[in-house]
Parts: sequence; C-alpha cells; structure tokens
Amino acid sequence: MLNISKKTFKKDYVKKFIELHGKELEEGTPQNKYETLGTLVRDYIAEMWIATNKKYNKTQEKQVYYLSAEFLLGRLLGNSLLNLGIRDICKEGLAELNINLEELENLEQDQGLGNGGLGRLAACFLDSMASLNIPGHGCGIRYKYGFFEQKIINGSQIEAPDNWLRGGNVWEIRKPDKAEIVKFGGEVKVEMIDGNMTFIHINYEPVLAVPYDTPVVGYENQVINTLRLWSAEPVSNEFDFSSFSRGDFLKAIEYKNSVEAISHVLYPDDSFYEGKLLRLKQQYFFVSAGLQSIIRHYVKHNGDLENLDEKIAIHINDTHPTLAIPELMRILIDEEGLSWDDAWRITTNSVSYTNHTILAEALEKWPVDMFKKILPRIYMIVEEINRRFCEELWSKYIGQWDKISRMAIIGDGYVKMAHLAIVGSHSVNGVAKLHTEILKKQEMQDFYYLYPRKFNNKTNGITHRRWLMKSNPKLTKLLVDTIGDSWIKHPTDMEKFENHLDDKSVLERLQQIKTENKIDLAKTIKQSSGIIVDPNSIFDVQVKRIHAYKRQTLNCLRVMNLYNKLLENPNLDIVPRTVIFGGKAAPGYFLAKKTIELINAVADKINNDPRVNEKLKVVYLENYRVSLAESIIPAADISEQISTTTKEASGTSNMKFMMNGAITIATLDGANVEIRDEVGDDNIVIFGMNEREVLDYYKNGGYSSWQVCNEDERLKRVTQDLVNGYYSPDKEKFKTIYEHLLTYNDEFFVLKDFDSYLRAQDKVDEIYRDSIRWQKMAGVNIAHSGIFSSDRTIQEYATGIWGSGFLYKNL
Ligand code: 26V
Repeated sequence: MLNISKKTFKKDYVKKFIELHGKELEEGTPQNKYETLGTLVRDYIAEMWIATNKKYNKTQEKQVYYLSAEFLLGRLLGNSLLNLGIRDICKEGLAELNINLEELENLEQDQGLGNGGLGRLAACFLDSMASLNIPGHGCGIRYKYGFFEQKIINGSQIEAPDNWLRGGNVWEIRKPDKAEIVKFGGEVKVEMIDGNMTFIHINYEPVLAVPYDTPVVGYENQVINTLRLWSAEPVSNEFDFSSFSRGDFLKAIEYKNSVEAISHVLYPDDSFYEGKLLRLKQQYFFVSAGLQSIIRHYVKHNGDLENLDEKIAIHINDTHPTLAIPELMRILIDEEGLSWDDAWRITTNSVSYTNHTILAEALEKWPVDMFKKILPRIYMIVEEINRRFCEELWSKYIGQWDKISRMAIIGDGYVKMAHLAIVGSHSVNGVAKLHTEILKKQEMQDFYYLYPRKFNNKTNGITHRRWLMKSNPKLTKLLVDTIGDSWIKHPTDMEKFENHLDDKSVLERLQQIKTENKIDLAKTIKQSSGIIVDPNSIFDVQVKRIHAYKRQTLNCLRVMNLYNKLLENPNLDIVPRTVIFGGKAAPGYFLAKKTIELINAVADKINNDPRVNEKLKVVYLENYRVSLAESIIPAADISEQISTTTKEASGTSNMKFMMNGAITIATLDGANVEIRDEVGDDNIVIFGMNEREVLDYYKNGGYSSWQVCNEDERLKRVTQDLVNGYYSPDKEKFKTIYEHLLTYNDEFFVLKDFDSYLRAQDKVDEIYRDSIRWQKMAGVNIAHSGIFSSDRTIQEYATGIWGSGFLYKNL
C-alpha cells in the first residue's frame, strides 16, 4: 500500500502536469491529463520497484519466469491504482481539480498483445504472482502492432492495424543497456579446443533485442514485479548506412526491415498452426533474449550455475516458447562450459510446460529444413535431445517401432514442439480437470505412460481484482457490506456470501446492481451500434473468439428459431431477451468470418422487425477486447459456454461471468464441469452431449447431422433459412455454414445439441420469472467463484510446480 495523502497527491499531480506539458492544468487536454496521471503513478511505483528487485537480489529467492508469446494486459491505470491502494484518494483528489478519474482511465489504449484466453491468462497470472509475493516475471514480445482492431462494416469483419503505441506508453521503460544479441542463420563450426568439442556459430545475422520493462503491481503489498517485453532492432554498427555503394545500402535497408519484422505484429490466429518462418523467428527471438538476460542476471548475483534449477523456474505458456529448452542447453554448454548431462539436469528441472489446447490443427511443428536453416546450432541440440530420447524409448519399448516413431521429437520432416516440451520439462499441466484427463487418456497418452509423474492439472483462474473489484465496484461494495473484506486476500471467503442469500434486501440489492450495470451497457451498445436495448430484458451474452468449436452458430440458430416462433405466435409468452455477441475471427478463417456475417444479418432482420422487437434483440458488439469485456461481463444475466464437449480446454470468461453473478448455460466442457461441481446442478443450466458420447462418435463414427436435421422440423426450417434468401438476397452468402453443418456432417455436433440447448434456454426463461430464485442462483454463483481466482491457481503452480513463493517456504 502506498502511503500518500490526498493533499500530497494533488500537489504532485499539478506539479507533474506542468513539468510534462509546460502549461497550466486548465489548458490541458484530457489526453495530457491522462499522461500526467500515468507518469505520476509510474513515478510512485519506481521506488518500490527498485526495492523489490534489491530484495530479490539480496534474499536470492527462487525467481519464476513466465515465458509467453502473448500478454493480454488491457488497460493498466485503474488496476495499478487499485493495487497500490490509492484509487479512492486519486479519484477524490482529481475530482477536486475538476477531473473525472474514470474518464481518464477510459482514454488508455488497451495493451492487446494477445489473442484471447491464453494471453489473458498470462496477464491474470502476473497480477496474482505479484499479489501473492511470488517473485514471478513475464517475458515476451513487444509487438509494435497488437491484436487487430475489428470493425463491423455492412455486417462483416474488417481488420485494421492496432497501432497501440501511437500515443506513447507511459508504463514501459526502455532498457538499452540490458539489450541482448540474438543470432539467426549462418553455420556452426565444430572445433576441438583444449580437448573439448566447441561449437562456433559463424556468418549469422545478429538481431539486437532491446527490453522494455513494465511494472506489475501487487495488491497492497509493496511488491512490483517485472514484465519484460523484447523489441527487435538492427545492430547499429552491423552495416554502415553512410556507405553509399548501392549494394551495401540496399542490403542495409533489407537487413533493417527483416530485423524489425520480428517484433512487428502479433499473429492473429490462435487455432490453426501454419509453419510461418517469421513466427519461428519471433519465438526464438524472445526466448533467446529472455534466457540470456536471465542467466546474465543470475551469474551476476548468484554465481554458481550448478544449482541454477533451485534458483529459477522457467514456465512455458503453451509450446510457443519451447525453444527455451534447447536455448538453455546452448547457453549452459556453449557459453558456460557445462557438460551435456549437467545442462540437461538443470534444464529439465527448471522448465515446466502448460498445454492449452487439444485441437490437433493448433499443434506446432516446424519443418526441419526451415528450422535447421534459421537456427542451426539449436537444431543440433534438438537432434541430440531427440537421439537420446529415442535411445531411451528403444530400450523401454523393444521392437515397438510405431510407438517410437510416433513419440519422436523429430519425425516426418518436422520438429514436434509438444514432444520437445514434454521431454525437456519436469511438469506438463492441463488447464482444467477434464482437459488434463483428456490429455492423459487421449492426446498425450504415450507420454503419460512414459512419464506419469510429469502430468498434472492446474485449473485456470482469473484475477478477482480486475474482474470483480475493478470492473464491478457496486457488487464489490455489496460483498464488503455483507461479509467484510477478507475475501480480497482470501477469495474463497466469498463463500460467506451464501449465508446472506435468504435476506431479501441483499437479493434486492443484487438485482439493483445488475440493472444498473445493464443500463450502463445499454448506453455503450447504443453508442457503438446505434441499437436500443431494454435493460429489463435478459442480457444473454456470448463473447469470445469466433470458432466453429465454440459454436456461435448454435446460439445463432436458436435465435433464428425463436424469431420464427415469435412470428408464428406474436403472443408467445417469453421474457424479453437481448442476445449479445462479441469476438474476433482470425482474418484467414473463412467460416468464422461467415459466422459473424450471419449473426449480423440475423440481428439486422430481427432488430428491424417491429413485430418481435419488444421481445427479441440481437447485438454484435464490435472490437471485443479486455476493456470492453470489463463493461459487458458485470451486466450479463446469462453466460453462454456452449462449446462441443472435449474441445474447450478450460475457458476463463465462464469464471468471470460467474463471479459477476451471471447464470451459466453450458455443456460439461472445460472448467464448466468444475463450475457445476462448485455451485451444484440447481445453480447452472447444463445441456448437450457428454464427453463419452462425443469421444464415442469420434472413435466409432455413426453420426449423421442430416438425419438429426430431418427429424426436427425446427432444424429443417432454420437450416433452410440459411440458403433460401431469408437473411440475405444473396442465397450463396451463408452456404458455407449450411454445408459445414449438413454436407460435411459437422464435427462439432451443432444440430445434435440443438434440441437440448433449446430446452435449456426454456428452463432459463422459466427460472428468470422467479426473481427471488434467480437472484439466489446469482448469489450462489458469486459466493462459489472464489476458487476460480487466479490466486488459487498460482498458489498451486508455486507449490506444485515451481517450488517458489511464500507457501513453499512455509511447508
Ligand atoms: C495457438 C496458435 C496456433 C498457431 C498459430 C498461433 C497460435 C496462437 C495461440 C495459440 C494458442 C491457442 C490455445 C489457446 O488459446 N487456448 C485457450 O487457452 C485458455 C487458457 O488456458 C483456455 O481457457 C481456453 O479454453 C483455450 O482455448
């Protein structure tokens, strides 16, 4: 907690404003005022930051490094103020200067350096590590352009670059003195020097990796950890720009461009792997720079590399940073002179790996030729790891060649990153119980039998500081008024709220808060789409990446069906609904983009049909991102978590919605299963095929979407509506969706789950009419959401995987 009075804050603020802008506060633009506040807060943080680092160096506590190609931080100002414990003081102080804090907070650009769940999880983890006094730091890429900005124009997604650094970034500090060189291409010369085989990398292209550090503020505990993002720059003296010989000049420009391309833009695809050279370069770039700086720092402060694995933990977020394994081997062997065996012991003991998906099409594998060319020394090391691993397999599985070739790290002309990650780490975890079981039983079965003790589950979580305290201050106040504030440090204490759910006044306040949040969201909807929605209708929300397995189509088909029903029977007695969608499609994912077009076409027709308008509206909110999520989620009545069972590794928005009192309608997929276990069957609405049924169809076949469709009049009608011009004069427009569902026997079972989904929606309608029952359900969901705080998840990682932090030391 930062100790500062309102008076001092105001004085500091005005002084900082004048210093930065050279004019009086009254003349300042809102942007000037935001920058002033951001810079001042960063100054406040600076001393604590230095002190935290000093303490880490002195105590030599184990340091955790969380390597991730994505960190989806969103806005930082509000949460930094909250965690510093000075948000109220700032708000009041600024108000006295005629400045509205929230208005300034809303000026901040989202830091959107991630695609979705995986990147946001990394951001929640940073917040939790700092808040739990765990010395845990992020390491990633400072993309110049983050996740694209989505515009919906004439009902379709248009992508625009996310130039998030345009107005500067007050949070980062460039550290050119801490730059590292990363080497690409060239050849490796092997020489015997003093009887030792030595590997010398020559003719490579050097890239300067310059770190930008962002402070990660712990909650009222004086801890400031670091997120270090690397930016790629040309090595300045590499080519002489003043030399005007034409060849050199062009070469210099070419070199500059090829270097800067590395940290230029975030890949906007999170479900289809493509063997893109630039992505491989990105991965090696940040991993190599990160590890070099970790080791440099370690050697400076600790010295002895022999027990490095007791002093650092390196966590790889999915396979994207898997090159950390051969890169650490390279540094330890080539640069620090360790033996292979010592280097391997240290590496495997340090590295741990999280898997985030079972989608086969998302698994990374790099063509050997590309890999070898770009990373010749790293390839040699991977080859040696593979050789030794296969030797182990040969002695264990004598004659079982199929199994051995299936498990090899290098095979079929590819380097298989998940295999490398499993072999080169001491821990492999899934992100929800069901997901981990599927990994063990199906996707990674061979490896599970070989290394059963490596596999473990760490169910995801979300930071309640951002997703409740910051985004839903009214609900936070209700909790504090009824059960005190112990839950802030111990989120499972939220359970105490359940004891208050027989108190009518509490239920009324719950309802009141939800309505006020809905009124706020209705304003946002009006501003962004022009659509007027009724805050008394059910706000029924599905916001997430657009993907076939997440089944936005299922949601859309039931809306189309409801529309048909309302037209047939205008007196149909339903609670009015506002169905809200949001999410981005990967630019190259045709079906997902078509899904967006379909939802918008359906929305357009329904919203302009006065016959149904009182009862049904459909909204597509453009440019879904962290800051928008913060205003949508507190206003949701219903959380749509309707993926095909087995496909969603965990989901994390399901947890955010629950914590904000939405009722979940869900398949028993990912963490939905654990949410159900927490709240009980009466407080969640479950539908759809179970894991066994889905896996059985995948294994034995026998599914016919055609047959399912023909047996259900409602389905016949809505699928026909896709291709009969009902939603578009262009009958071809939604043909791909139709074909996916029917001609190609939809692998995600949308039609199969349709009936059960509709019945679940009817149940939602019925429960909602009983306001007391609904509010109680909401209350139970809130009360049981504490277990899904990322503080719980991080404690489990710290004790179960990293061997770090407070809890570990007290065992
Ligand atoms: C995969 C790929 C594949 C190659 C192209 C670039 C790229 C970028 C990101 C990814 C990661 C996809 C995996 C992912 O985001 N999984 C999600 O992780 C969440 C956090 O664990 C989890 O809640 C979601 O269920 C899971 O889909």
